[in-house]
Amino acid sequence: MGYKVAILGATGAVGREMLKYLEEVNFPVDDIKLLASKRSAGKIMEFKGEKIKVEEVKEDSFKNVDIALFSAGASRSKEWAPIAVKSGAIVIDNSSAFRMDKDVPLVVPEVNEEDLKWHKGIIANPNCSTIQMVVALKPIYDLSRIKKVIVSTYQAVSGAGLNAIKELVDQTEFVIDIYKAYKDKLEDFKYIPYKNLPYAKEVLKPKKIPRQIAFNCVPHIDIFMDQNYTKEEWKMVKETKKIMHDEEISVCATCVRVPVFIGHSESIYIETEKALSLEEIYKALENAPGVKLYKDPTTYPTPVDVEGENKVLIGRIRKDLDNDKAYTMWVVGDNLRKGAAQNAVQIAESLIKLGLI
Ligand code: NAP
Ligand code: 12T
Repeated sequence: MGYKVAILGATGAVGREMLKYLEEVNFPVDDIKLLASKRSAGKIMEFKGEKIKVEEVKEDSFKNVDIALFSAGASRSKEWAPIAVKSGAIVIDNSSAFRMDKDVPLVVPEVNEEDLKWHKGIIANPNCSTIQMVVALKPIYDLSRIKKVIVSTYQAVSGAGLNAIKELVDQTEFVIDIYKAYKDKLEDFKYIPYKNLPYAKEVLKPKKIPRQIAFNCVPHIDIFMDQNYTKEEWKMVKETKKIMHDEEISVCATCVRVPVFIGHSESIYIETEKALSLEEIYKALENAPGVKLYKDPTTYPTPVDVEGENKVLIGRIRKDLDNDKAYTMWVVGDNLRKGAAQNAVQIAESLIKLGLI
């Protein structure tokens, strides 16, 4: 016997990946419902070779649904999660709507699966950048408490949805067309005033990403909040404490969008209570669930390597040159898979395993 599954936001970047991942892991699906806004109602999507019509989400959409995977943004989650729970579904929510609620477990199965036991209908999937970071931190934390984390992210545009992918394509196409003309005169390559060309203002106008993203880096993800940190940075701070059950762990994050389609990268510096050897860290990470270790320091993962990969890839591990209790590493994850869709479906698999559904 399988489960009745609904995906809210099925037509989006994360929703599509959810559908793909459910199929890949042969999740026990009895019936699947694809929900989105009116805009996509009637669209046809495929699941296990079967054509399924997308429906507009309505009050009765969650009747008889066992598992509702939400990925349509925080305001839609706030609107529809209570309705889905009332209908008897367990909601696994990908948005930031409920992550910090006391009544809502925030779960990465490799780290804190047990928290699923106290759910009250809604379970939150952490932010993509937090997920891949805690998967890397947990095996080290189990060797010695981690006191401090300093992280800088290099985040793919797909994290901001399908329209952000289009934004990178459109801008890149525009800029590259101009640079192509200079291919054979590299001496003039340096300051090509493409920003003043006709259409530049229109094509390069920020939409989903707050500044030009083609051939650029933008240290601004989500909105600005307290103390000049962005909301994406605050998510990494607060979600890490909640998932790791350690309010004392100090996290300082700088989140940067880069012109990459899929795959978030993170440069992570950590300080532990006890001094650990590299060998101890390698061993812990080699045996850790959901991790692929690049032990040879000259091999290392990049976002291109992680597309479609289920594991978090870790390389460039070094000890700090001055502090015996400090280390840095490079962590890469597929933001649409482990960072979103895969983690959500893994939560559903854990619920089954723990007999909670
Ligand atoms: P996306 O590609 O822009 O897709 C948005 C999805 O939401 C589409 O399916 C869209 O349906 C649906 N939607 C929008 N407005 C709706 C409405 N009023 N009623 C019903 N459905 C509506 O975005 P995405 O990248 O997939 O992300 C979706 C959400 O997932 C984000 O807002 C974020 O909260 C969350 N997310 C979480 C993580 C994470 O870190 N875990 C990562 C990425 C995203 P239509 O086709 O009808 O427009
Ligand atoms: N703004 O789930 O823009 O809180 O990359 C995830 C990704 C919010 C979230 C992004 C975002 C979330 C982004």
